[in-house]
Amino acid sequence: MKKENFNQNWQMKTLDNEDTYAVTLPASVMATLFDANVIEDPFYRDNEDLAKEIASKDYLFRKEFNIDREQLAFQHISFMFHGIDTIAAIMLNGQTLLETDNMHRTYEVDIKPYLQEGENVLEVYLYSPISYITEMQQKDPLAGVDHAMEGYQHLRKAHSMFGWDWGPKIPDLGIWRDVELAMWNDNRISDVYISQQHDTDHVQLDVLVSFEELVSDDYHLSANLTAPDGTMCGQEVNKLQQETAIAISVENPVLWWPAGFGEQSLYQLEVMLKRENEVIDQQTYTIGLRTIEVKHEADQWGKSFEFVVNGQPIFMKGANYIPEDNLLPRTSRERTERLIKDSVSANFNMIRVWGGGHYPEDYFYELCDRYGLVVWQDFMFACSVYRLTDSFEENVRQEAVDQIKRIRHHASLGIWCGNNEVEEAMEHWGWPKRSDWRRDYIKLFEIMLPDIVKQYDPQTFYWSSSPSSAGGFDNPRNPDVGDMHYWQVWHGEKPFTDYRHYFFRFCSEFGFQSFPSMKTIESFTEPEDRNIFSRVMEKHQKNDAANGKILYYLSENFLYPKDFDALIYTSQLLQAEAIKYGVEHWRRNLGRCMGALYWQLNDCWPVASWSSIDYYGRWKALHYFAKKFYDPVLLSIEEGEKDANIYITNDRLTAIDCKVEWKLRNNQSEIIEQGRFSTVVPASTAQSCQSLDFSEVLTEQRKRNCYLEATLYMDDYYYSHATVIFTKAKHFEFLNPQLTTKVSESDQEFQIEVQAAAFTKYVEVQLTVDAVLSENYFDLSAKEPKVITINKSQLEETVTLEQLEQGLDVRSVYHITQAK
Ligand code: BMA
Repeated sequence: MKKENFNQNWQMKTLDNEDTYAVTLPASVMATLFDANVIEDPFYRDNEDLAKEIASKDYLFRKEFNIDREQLAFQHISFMFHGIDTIAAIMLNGQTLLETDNMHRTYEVDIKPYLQEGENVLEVYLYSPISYITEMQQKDPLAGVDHAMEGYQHLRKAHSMFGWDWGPKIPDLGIWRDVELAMWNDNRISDVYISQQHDTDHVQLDVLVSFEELVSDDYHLSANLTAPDGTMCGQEVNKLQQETAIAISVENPVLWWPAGFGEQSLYQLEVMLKRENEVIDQQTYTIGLRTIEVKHEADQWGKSFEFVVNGQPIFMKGANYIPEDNLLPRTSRERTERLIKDSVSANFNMIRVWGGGHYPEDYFYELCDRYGLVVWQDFMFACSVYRLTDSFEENVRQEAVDQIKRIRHHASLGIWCGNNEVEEAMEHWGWPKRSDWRRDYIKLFEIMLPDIVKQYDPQTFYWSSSPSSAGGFDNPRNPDVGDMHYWQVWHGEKPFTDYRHYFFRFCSEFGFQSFPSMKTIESFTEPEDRNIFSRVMEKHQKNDAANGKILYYLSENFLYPKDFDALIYTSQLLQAEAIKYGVEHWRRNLGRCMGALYWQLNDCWPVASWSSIDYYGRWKALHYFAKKFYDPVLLSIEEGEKDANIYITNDRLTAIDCKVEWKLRNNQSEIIEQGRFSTVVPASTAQSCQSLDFSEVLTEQRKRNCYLEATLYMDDYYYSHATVIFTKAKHFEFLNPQLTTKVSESDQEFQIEVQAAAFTKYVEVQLTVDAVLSENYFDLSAKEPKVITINKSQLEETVTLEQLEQGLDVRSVYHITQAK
């Protein structure tokens, strides 16, 4: 089989005038108009408002191409459209080839009857998604979220493109993935399904290959496996059936592990269809040898929800992933790679692809395989009622088959989940409990999708909804069964300590908003906009009550910030503290609770949101906190009124030898009390190591100026450090820390030494150049300097030591109210 990429030399036309633009796929209307300077950047100030008019019109993408005699001689010629967004009529030489209405599907269409030698014209007419959803919603009003354009759930297009509580209403249209020309004679491979049987020291791969046409006697099929060390083994079959199985036996398999648990060893599997010595078709897959199960079994607390990888129960740590950009052509492998690397740097081992966006690119999964993130994959349904008409049903069935076949061989794929919050919404969000809606729900998510998964990917666990207690509208919010989305902190305005009342089996969503950094805010505002209640800032805040919530939590925890910049900084501290409260608590209950995925990892435009990394890839305080609270060995302190419990959580698969020193110190870091202990923490265990009672020493006065600090040494080396205070930060008597810095460099890195004259919290090292620091937003005791490093190779521009120093600024909690 021969494939030709068809992305080059397209033209885009608006249908209400004659304007024409040259484009290369993937391309979209908004991105093209912006690149051609016809519209301003839709992410700037209130330019989002441009989108509605643009997306209310129809467009044409057109390509002229030549076909020569040799090409035309192929018996079969087809176009493969890997992603059309969304409602389209596709014509070849004036004849209709195909009509599409699902951006999540891959369409292949036979073009042989319409092709001609020489000049040909391919036209993709794209029709307004807004007109469609408006009309459909009028005919059949369905419940959904009110922060998106009404009727979005009628169309198989990423919901969040119509707006979300973190996303703009920019329902762009375009051809968002590759177009290919496929040509073949006689036969081709139509499907390859790889399953694995694991035994001690042995894995059997069963490779099931299907062919498009009946196979004749002179065909043979081979499957070759290349191990990570380059050694090869393989099998060949000569008597082929239309579905042919090949078994490959792998002795001493090198297993694939999630990040933090071992190597991400990958094998290459090449499947080749030959006639005599001629290769007819071949397919290559990168796979990992591993088992991933989800244990959902009755136990003393309820019913577990536990990922078991290669037989080891693993506490999953990570966040929820949303589309990386509202303008899809702006996404790239490089951007995704940075996000995945930043996730692994923060000690993630899981990423959840949330159901209100789109199924990510192949490279997303390749990167997750390579860096070791287990993927929780939602099907693309979220927070809405769906009407299962015959055509909708057939459409989503095809979508599911396309996506399962595309993704199932990836080592990182850990779970298929039917939808995001649909079961919970239908049960708890006050929507009418209509029997037709509930019937369609059960049919789609509890019968059809699990059946399709069973047929096409039986080795991957299916879960009907997130959150769920296993479906059937049976208390989807049960904290003791299945997974849980917990929003009482934030949406419910409960204090951070509220997390400690729950011992969820797996918390797949919980979150807290913050504003992005000043640099990011500057990218979409003018100076006069820089007030969180300004029209432009509110345009970039999509959760109606959110600014009020941030201010409410601020009033509970910190002093009133002195200016806009200090408010931005404090909002990030609130967010980081909130999520840390939850995660540390759940990790202290390792065994009962087996996962924490905060909402949300990333942004699709510059906005105030729950993300830990903003649209430009800048780490918020939360992401630096995540690096610590997701560390495989976590030292944490559960503080009470006048007491504290020191815990060590050990995710490692081996026991660890720990020594902990603790000190109760005052705001000048003078020691009031101190102690130490040694302990061995067994593999995969959280241990409550020491309870400290300070009821005598912590007088009301001392509660306002004392902190507890603990330092963990492992195998006699410094490992990590934790502090707690016994009052709200706003009431703590912080002294002026008089922060000082010293900068130095080596070939590979810059070092920034920070020192404080008094105890201070949340030291932020700010640089003009964009950089990820080894640590940030850390606490410092008096006269105990800390050295932060920056890896030079990850800087986007070269900077000298002098430039770095000039652009360096530090502040801490003290400077929320005080000038430096
Ligand atoms: C969760 C998600 C999203 C939403 C987020 C914040 O429920 O599933 O729908 O963006 O909450 O409200």
